[in-house]
Amino acid sequence: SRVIRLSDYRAPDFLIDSVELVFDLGEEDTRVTAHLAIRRNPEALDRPAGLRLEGEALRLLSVALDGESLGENRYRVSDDALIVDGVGEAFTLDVVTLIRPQDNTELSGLYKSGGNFCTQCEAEGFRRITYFLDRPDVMTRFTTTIRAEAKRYPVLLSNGNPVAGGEDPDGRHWARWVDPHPKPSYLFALVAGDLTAVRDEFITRSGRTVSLAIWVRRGDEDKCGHAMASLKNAMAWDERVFGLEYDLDVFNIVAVSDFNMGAMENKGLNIFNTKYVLAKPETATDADYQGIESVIGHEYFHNWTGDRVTCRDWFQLSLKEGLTVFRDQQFSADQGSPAVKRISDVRTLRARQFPEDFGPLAHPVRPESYIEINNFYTATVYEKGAEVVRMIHTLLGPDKFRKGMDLYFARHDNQAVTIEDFVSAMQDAGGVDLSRFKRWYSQAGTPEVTVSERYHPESRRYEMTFRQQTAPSPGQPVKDPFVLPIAIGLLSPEGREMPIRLDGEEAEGRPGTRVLTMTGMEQTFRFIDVAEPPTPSLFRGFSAPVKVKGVPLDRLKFLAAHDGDPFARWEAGQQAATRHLLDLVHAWRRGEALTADPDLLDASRRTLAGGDADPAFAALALGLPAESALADEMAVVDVEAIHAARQFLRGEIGRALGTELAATYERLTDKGSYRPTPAAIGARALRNASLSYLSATGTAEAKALLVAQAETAGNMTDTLAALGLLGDVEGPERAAVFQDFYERWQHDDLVIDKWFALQAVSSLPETLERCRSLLAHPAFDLRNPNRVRSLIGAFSQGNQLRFHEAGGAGYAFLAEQIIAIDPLNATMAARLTQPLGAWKRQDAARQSLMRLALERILAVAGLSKGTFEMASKSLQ
Ligand code: B3K
Ligand code: ZN
Repeated sequence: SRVIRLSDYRAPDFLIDSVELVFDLGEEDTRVTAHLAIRRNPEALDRPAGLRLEGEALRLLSVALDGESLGENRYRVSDDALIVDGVGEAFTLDVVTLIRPQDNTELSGLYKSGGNFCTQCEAEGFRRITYFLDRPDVMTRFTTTIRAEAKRYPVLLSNGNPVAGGEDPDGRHWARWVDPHPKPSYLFALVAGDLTAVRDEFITRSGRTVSLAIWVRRGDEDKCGHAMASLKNAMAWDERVFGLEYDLDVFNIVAVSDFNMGAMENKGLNIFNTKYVLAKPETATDADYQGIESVIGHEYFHNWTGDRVTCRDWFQLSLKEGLTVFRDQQFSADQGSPAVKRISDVRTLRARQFPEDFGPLAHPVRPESYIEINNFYTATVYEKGAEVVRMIHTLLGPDKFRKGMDLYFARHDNQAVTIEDFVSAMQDAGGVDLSRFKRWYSQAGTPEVTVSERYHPESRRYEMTFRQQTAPSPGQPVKDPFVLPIAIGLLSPEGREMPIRLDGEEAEGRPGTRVLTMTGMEQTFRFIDVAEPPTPSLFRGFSAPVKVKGVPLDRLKFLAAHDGDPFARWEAGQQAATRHLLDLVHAWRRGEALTADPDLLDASRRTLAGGDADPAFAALALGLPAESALADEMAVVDVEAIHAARQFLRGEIGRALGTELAATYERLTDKGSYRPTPAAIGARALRNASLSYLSATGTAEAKALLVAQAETAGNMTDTLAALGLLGDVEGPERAAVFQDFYERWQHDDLVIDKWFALQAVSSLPETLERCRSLLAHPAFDLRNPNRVRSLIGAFSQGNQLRFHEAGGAGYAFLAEQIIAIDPLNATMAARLTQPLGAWKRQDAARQSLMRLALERILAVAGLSKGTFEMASKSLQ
């Protein structure tokens, strides 16, 4: 398979100024006519190349140059290209191709979902529609005409604004869309189908009215309210915070149920996985509501960071993704509690990106090479990319950051640019030197930071020395130091914020958070006027994506009780719980009796007692680190010991705090009707956290509580919380409740996805066997990505205990499914490979079984290049 390298980048030989596309959508074939206005790129005139257009899985019918039909001796067609020799400086090309969307199981290019036509072109799907310069640095004005049978496909949508339409004599109709903004082909979109719109409008701050529509299947109209409200909030937020206004007359969102990822930011026509649009209280959880808000925001924000200013090449993917994730995180934070949002984002980063950085697939935020770009839509490019933007925000402060954004748009509107361009704008507007900071984009790995300190009571001086170290990653044996913004506070022995004054500073110190910048491998900061020995609170708000090592346990406990920064308070509590759980893991392995740390029980009791002040925060603080988080702290993982230790501690908390938990559970019973407000979500989270600890005691009473909540809850959040806990409980109740649930919801795909997922993450011993039989369930479909994720993805990524079962049956199961999915949907198959690459921390027996599964995948003849890349790199 061919390796694409950043260092090989060349500007395109040709540019396409405009394209007129005509789609004749049919049940048998779809005919695509493309009229391209092409000219040589003035920046590449020294290259006397013929014209090479990318194309894949196309049937070519005809080619005409400047209106004249070309004989077959004038062009060449290969598996992946159309080459036309002897073209001039500027010319038109008419290309007619046939495609079969109904057979397109890859869900890339033009395909059918639920009987409707839709597209997904990022990254390289447009070449599966017609021959084109399918690369992001070729920006073109698109006019799109769609013809289809009027009865089956009454709604015809594309990018931009609708300009014309009409009826054909034969029962077909047509519509024409013009997108006035030049865009790369990956932002093209088309939808044709029997859909219904939920409509609203938004008036921009300069007074233009934008028609908003969310297109869904008939019957789903009552599930669009939250998506629409989120969209309007996002539009207003981007105006307020970044001064960015929407730039078309219409904004359309279409929800489809077969979609490889969450959603897509096509200009003026976002296409969404139904999962990130449809919600009503009975069918969607609080997490779903929050997911909708953030993905709707994310895709909307791409209109500026992605569409108006796009990427020069795919190595720059984080230019739009890291920045847009940062923007959607800030948006969601502003809609609710910033601290709670930050905690949940950091948890995601640690659960998904830290393992990536540690494993064989580690890559920098701006990768240097790839075989299949679809494999690089990773947590590193997205979530770590967002952390890097956040650090720039921290280093510059919000006002200069905003100036940097303004400068970025002033310089680069309607251009395809690089990460360098973004950083330059930030540097110039911020008046700071970011040259060393840029290593965050080119070096992979999570730095580990240790701190040593000295307090001198006689001179009231305090010194802190930070050291950073980053392990080698593939292709990067030695790392230069990362620039780390370190947000710190100093706490007095009573837990008060102490004034912070660095040696040499004129001004009096002020209490509160202060950002230090570390640039070396080792660096000492000297503080003066320090009245008492301080307890430092470090990396407040998770100011840099690092691991802090070696903080003494008593200090963590002190910070967990007193830190004024809510993130740092939560973090200290989690670190302390992690230490304790790891002790329990080792005790369990030695066959010793386990005892719960009384300090931890006391801390949990205090959290619960003060829970009413901020229930969402209390729920997070009460939560124990996930099994996977504990695994990440071990040199050699023992999944059974981790599970046993964590279950033990949950049970101990449940028993020790039984009365308080039961009281909290009662007190927070949802009275009024369901609302997805931060306060109501927080109350449900704390109540269900209480239920979780009560259920961990294993009493008959607790079990009855679970069954009652599963059967009578008035919203999906509470139903699912109970069902999830019940999924881990042996006995006849579980089967009956799951059965009832299925019967009640079998008509609702998104709810049935949850039903599959809950069974796949069960800790019960028969889970793998159940997953195998669920593959044959009539509601399961290997072609539907949401189903695949909810069964195979949930099992392999969300059930460490059963996936890593000794003997390797879990690995074999995953390998078989990957092999079955690869010929249908290579993108999905490649994605599923990821858990098999996480073998580094497993014991020798499991390591070789995981490698065996990867080798089995690699032995398949005709494996896709994407799955090949993932499996072969995973073995490194
Ligand atoms: N840009 C798309 C992702 C496309 C993935 C292609 N394999 C969604 C997003 O990040 O907003
Ligand atoms: Zn995105």
